[in-house]
Amino acid sequence: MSHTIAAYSGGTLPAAIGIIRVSGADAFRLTDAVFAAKCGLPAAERSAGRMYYGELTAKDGRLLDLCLVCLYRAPASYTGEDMAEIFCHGSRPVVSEALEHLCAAGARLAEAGEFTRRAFLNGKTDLIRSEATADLIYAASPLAAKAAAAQLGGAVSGEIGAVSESLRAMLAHFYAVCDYTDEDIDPFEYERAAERLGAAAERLERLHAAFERGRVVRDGLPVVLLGRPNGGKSTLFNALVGQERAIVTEEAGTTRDVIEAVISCGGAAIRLMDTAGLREPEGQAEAMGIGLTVRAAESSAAAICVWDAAEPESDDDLRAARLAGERESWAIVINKSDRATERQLAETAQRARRLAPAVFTLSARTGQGLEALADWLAELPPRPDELLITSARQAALLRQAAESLRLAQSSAEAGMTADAFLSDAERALSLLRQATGEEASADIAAEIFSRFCVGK
Ligand SMILES: Nc1nc2c(ncn2[C@@H]2O[C@H](COP(=O)(O)OP(=O)(O)OP(=O)(O)O)[C@@H](O)[C@H]2O)c(=O)[nH]1
Ligand SMILES: [Mg+2]
Repeated sequence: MSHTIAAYSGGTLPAAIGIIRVSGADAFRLTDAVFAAKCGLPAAERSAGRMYYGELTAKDGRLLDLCLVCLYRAPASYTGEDMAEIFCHGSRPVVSEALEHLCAAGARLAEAGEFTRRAFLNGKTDLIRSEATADLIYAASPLAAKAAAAQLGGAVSGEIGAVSESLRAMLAHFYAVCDYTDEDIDPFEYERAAERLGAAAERLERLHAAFERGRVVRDGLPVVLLGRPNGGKSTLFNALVGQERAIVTEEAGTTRDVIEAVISCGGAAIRLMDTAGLREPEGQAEAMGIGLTVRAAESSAAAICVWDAAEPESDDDLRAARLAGERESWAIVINKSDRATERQLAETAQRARRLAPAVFTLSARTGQGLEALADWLAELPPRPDELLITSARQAALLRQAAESLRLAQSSAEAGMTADAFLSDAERALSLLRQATGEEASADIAAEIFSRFCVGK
């Protein structure tokens, strides 16, 4: 029999309220060991889904906290097992002593994702919705949360289920025709089968095509800051992130590594990258830093090229603009507007406009003019309204399933024997079962759940 597990499931401690979860066949007995409800009823006699007030105690019987406990009876719980949730004060010692007491009474500390893994093993969720749970927890923007919630709600599972169902119906029909030749069953038409296979492949291809967009929605659109040393890239980065993440100094060549932060712009996530300034490098570290800058630029969807309003454009500024100009979207930012004259600003902006599709004049230090750049950034990410998938595992399986179906379709169209195309259709079905987890190996499930946080 599997162990009863316990873990802290709340946010960073200390917090106003901390949540400890317990799940397993012994959950009620273990809860009784650490918590006495004021009403006097033991857990087994209390109503499920209702909060009970009472005393939480430490291993030595000392009062730890006055708190609330809610019970869930199997199978009507998150994991499908008996469960308890203890809502105590979010104090480090209270939480750790309560967990210690639970373990002394026989619980084991849960591994990362173990509650959700149990939910999956007990048929409460599939792998696609489990992966969406992790996406929702880690969502960096409202749009990413929306896509994850749609997956969690079963939208992707439903689409895959519908394709599987149509394939199963087709296969069942074929076998029925073969097995019961005397019965009054509609004949199996190859042409219709080919059409059905093609339609199923198309639905999977559409889901797969949304993978890249799904990734961008979840991880943020990559946007790189480029420019000569000292132009103010790191200052601008910090201003956009709203935190002193990158070091800023008066020395040219401060930033060496690529520094990343995900920011939410107009509801979408942007993965902003600060980079080493572009110039003839002085020394090995700077040369390596510039190598990283070029690579970051090449992997970005958009670029912001930072110029210094107080300095005339140099070859390095033009090189940065060229590199930025290779991206799908890009802009020149004329920074340090607080240090330049109106005339300087107007002339630089005029020259920048000849090169770039968008030009912004601002001061990263004072924040003046920053809003227009933030508005531009907010418009960059796609706002897809179709179903999105974000897992590379799902994407690979869907692509392979679609390929099998296309093979089956062309065999059916070419009038080949049924076994030829039905085995491809069966393979597609099996791949879809792997995607939802009906047929996934224990290793894959373990890998997926290990990416969760403890307590989920
Ligand atoms: N007056 C003024 N100074 C700024 C502004 N932005 C940045 N600076 C200053 O310019 C200097 C260089 O800024 P950084 O942000 O480190 O420049 P960088 O482009 O990241 O430089 P490297 O990392 O060396 O490539 C610092 O002294 C900043 O305080 C601005 O808008 N106005
Ligand atoms: Mg810098």
